Amino acid sequence: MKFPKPLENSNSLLAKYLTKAVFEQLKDKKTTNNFTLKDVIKSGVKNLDSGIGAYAGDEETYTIFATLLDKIIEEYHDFKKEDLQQSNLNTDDLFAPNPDAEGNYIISTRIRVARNIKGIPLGTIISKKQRNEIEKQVSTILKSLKGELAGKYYALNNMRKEEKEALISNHFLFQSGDRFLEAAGLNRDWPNGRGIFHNNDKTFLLWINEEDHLRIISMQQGGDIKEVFVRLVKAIEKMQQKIDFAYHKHLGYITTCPTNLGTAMRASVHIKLPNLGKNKEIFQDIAKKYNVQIRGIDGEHSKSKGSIYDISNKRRLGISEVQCVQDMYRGVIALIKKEKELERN
Ligand code: ADP
Ligand code: ILO
Repeated sequence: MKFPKPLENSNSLLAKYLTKAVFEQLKDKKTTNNFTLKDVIKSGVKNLDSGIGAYAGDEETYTIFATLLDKIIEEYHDFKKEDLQQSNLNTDDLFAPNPDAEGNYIISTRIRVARNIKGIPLGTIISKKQRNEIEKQVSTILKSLKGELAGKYYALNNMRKEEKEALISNHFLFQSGDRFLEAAGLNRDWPNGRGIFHNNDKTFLLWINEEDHLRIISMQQGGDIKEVFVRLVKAIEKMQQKIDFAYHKHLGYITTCPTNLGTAMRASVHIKLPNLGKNKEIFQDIAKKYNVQIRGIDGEHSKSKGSIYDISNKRRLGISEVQCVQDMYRGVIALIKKEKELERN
């Protein structure tokens, strides 16, 4: 394997940290599941506009390719290798009264965590058989849920086109054909083994075999962040009782993308900010100061529509779940304050 020259035209963290020396050191290494450097970097080499550009194949990827991945992780999460990951899912510790009780800005709130099953390769190299086994195992557990979390599993395979499109456009279901995931090998055998579970109100959802084995999601209209967090914690606990998830004392929950390590949590609101949308520099400065990320409303790499943005915690590692939500909460408070100020001018 030769040094990937195209990376010289990329601003990704992969391009920044895959120096010739690091490349030489790692180029012949592989994990027990045969995940190679080529596999780690192929999405970033194919998609030169990647922000990160690297994916893992298994837990071991993070140790075998640590010379490269530690740098990416350190910069993305502002996390030092020696730091320990600490989980805190105690809902009493979260201070997040609705930042927009009148409902003028926040459209909806969503919090998700990613989880992968211990000992099974990640989606980048999982076999069709293993993927199907996960689908069977997880959907069976989901069937036993009671009360608010009770619902139904829909396999992507059997879903009608209109049904699928409605779930996607209402922000409940992942899209197919993401080119970053495609290049990483995550879309192999699509749509086999993938699907979505949701309760009646679509406030608790669980994706199977998208980028990670599981994505556990709580969402609802409006800005009651705490209610969304409480429901999510309940769902995580239920799943944890039945499944052993891959967890590392420094890296936290093991995920396919290094940006999701740690808590694997992304807490977001869809929020209408027309004035900040016209003042991008101020918008970006506040986002940076409060460690929040701005996305469009149809998922990552999408554009804003009708001045609605997706605002979420950027860091997921080195801070607890409560702190992730707290980061998003503080960022949202600051953004609403600035939006109101700009409205008056
Ligand atoms: P991830 O699943 O990693 O959190 P994406 O950016 O791909 O990230 O989002 C997945 C889906 O969730 C998209 O359809 C997106 O619009 C939707 N979504 C994210 N945040 C919210 C929110 N606060 N309210 C409603 N939908 C949301
Ligand atoms: N590989 C893409 C996405 C990185 C973060 N997002 C997700 C979905 N993991 C990139 O490098 O821009």
